[in-house]
Amino acid sequence: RLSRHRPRRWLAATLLAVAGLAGGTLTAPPAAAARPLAEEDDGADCQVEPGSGPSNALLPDPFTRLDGSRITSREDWRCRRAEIRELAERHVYGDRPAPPESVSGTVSPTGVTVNVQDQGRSAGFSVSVDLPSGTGPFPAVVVYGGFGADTAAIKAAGAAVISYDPYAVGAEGTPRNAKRGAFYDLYGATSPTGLLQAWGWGVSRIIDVIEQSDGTVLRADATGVTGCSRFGKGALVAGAFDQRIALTMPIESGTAGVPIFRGVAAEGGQPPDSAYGEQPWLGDAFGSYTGDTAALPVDTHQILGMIAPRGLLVMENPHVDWLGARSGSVAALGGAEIYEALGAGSHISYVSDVQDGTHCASRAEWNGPLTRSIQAFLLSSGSPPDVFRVSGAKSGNLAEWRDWQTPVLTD
Ligand code: MCU
Repeated sequence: RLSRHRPRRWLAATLLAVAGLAGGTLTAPPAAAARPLAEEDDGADCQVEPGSGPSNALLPDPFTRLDGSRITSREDWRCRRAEIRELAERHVYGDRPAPPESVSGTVSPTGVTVNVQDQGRSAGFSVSVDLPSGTGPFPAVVVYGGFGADTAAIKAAGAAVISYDPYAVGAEGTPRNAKRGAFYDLYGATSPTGLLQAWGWGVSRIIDVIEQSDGTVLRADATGVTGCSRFGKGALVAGAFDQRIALTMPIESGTAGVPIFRGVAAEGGQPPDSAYGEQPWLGDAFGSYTGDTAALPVDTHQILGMIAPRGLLVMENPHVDWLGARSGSVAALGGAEIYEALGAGSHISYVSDVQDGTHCASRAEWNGPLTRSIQAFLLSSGSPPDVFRVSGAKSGNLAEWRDWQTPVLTD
């Protein structure tokens, strides 16, 4: 864990904390604020000890630390989240490197270029931009791949579409010891970090470039992310690991996305070992858990919780068993407990009551919640959709999956 910390980041956090305390003005921001953080990882200063906790057929308690103590305040969540983040990196997705030494690039009305240098190596990629009508600067939604997400609806809601080719950052079709793409050019073809984490890292570097731009085209504090299927898995992981992302919208993500790993095989969803083997989406370390999900020290309800209190809209397809929508609803119910505890229950929405069974179909049913999410979380207008619409056929029961209760956290 320590290797993730650059001294300059630790120093900056300390100076900020000392300055805040000295001025007597260090107050936590309201937990329910829709604004994303200016930091990619606000828990980078938390002391996180390695550990994994006991095997558990039920979902791990998001509110109990590895040392067995329970968190009691909303401020406690910050470092408990850092613990969950560390477990998620170590056991599920693979490490996400600390922000690179140097990121440069350009932002224009038609595209963003990204150049990254770290530890003596460099790599780059570019994405295209499609602005909505009106006057900028605009918020933007990073759309993974070219299907499933309704780009016209995103633009109509007032956000730019950034078309992101994740394969430029992490290619599919490689063996785990010969990974390719910009991430692996920097961190090595044998990096144990999986593609989902690599893809999300790429989104973070796009945000770095937007932050450094003059701010006339795109706003750095109003980025959303979405994608369908394998790119829904990717959107979820991007939003979980970068707290600058204001809105996360995974679509029909299936195993290694939203559905709880513990339940997905039993309901006929893609088994974890199949997802692990299909592509190097998950980190290499997940290989230890493919036959024993009870040993996993985290599950996806906590990954959704890492996004709290930022905007989250989960869209699922109940018609294709392989997509594990019942396990997805359990993950969303579990994640919603974390949102509730932080006083941001209205910031997570879930919709799976859709008609068309086609995987990644374009669906009118999602336009309402999508538009309201973009307006609330990226444009600060109106209120979030705040809906939990689950298809009856694929409605999970959180009570069957937990033996913990949600604490009332003090402010
Ligand atoms: C739901 O995401 C995947 C799924 O994990 C795969 O088994 C299947 O091959 O492809 C889905 C997908 O990405 O479809 C576009």
